[in-house]
Amino acid sequence: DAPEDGDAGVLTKTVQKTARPPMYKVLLLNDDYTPMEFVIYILERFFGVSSSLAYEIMLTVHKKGIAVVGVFSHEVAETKVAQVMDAARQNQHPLQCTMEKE
Ligand code: TYC
Repeated sequence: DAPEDGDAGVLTKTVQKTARPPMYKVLLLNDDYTPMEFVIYILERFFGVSSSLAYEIMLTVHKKGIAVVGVFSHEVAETKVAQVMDAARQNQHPLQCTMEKE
């Protein structure tokens, strides 16, 4: 509207923002019983990391109690957690793996 119409002449503009899906951290927890070798195997098998990186992540969890293994979409994170928990149960280890919104 023209200024003499008496309104403030406010303009609004919409800006298209790119929608990004929420991402989820997959966390591995320490315990006193799961063998270090098994944790390394899990990291290599389900997270595709090298044996040296798997060893580093395992040691971080062992020393700090918890570590982020990776960040994934909700569906992929759920699958990773289920794979780890299934393998741990099948091998009767108390290893715990959880996910958390980033
Ligand atoms: N703390 C275990 C041990 O001393 C090793 C371990 C590491 C267990 C990481 C779980 O997520 C884990 N055998």
